[in-house]
Amino acid sequence: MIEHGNVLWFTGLSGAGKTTTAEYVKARLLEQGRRAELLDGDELRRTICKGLGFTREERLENVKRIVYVAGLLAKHGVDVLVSAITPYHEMREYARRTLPGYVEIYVQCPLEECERRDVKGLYAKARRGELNHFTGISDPYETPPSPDMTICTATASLADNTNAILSWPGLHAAS
Ligand code: GGZ
Repeated sequence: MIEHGNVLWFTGLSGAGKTTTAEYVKARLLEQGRRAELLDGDELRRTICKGLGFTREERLENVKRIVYVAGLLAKHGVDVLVSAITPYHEMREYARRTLPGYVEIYVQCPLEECERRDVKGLYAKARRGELNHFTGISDPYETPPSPDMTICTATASLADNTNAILSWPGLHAAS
């Protein structure tokens, strides 16, 4: 029987470092000989989630599609890394109860720091009122009350965060 893959679900603000951290963890899992795939919210919104906006309903639909694909991959033994803001408790609970192997990783970074980084200029746009429903500015981010893991990208290095995730005892692939 195929061992079910881990589903490492990275939640946090835009610019918190979800995708960067997930990419590093993925590279390490591949080095360990595991099969791993990254589902990046921003990228999926250009493909299978194209056309979805940022209302609560649309974000829920977005997450449901990601959960569906993650489930298919994990069922076949692939470790899935999901990088998506996933701002509401409701959607994270949906992912948790739907996906065996779900591990919630809260990528914590103060809003001020995400806004200072503003890699894509989206925070500035949101502040100017050019983007509606922008998480942290004009839309809520509900802090996870009991994530499986919390990493902080403002105070810890990428290497340390990656190591912390890979040595989490609940993972199938401990390094
Ligand atoms: C939040 C937005 C928005 C609004 C565009 N609110 O950091 P990014 O740029 O590269 O990734 C973010 C992505 C959000 O998609 P997700 O699928 O992760 O969101 S959710 O889980 O809430 O469905 C961000 C960009 O799209 N972006 N407009 N209004 N993020």
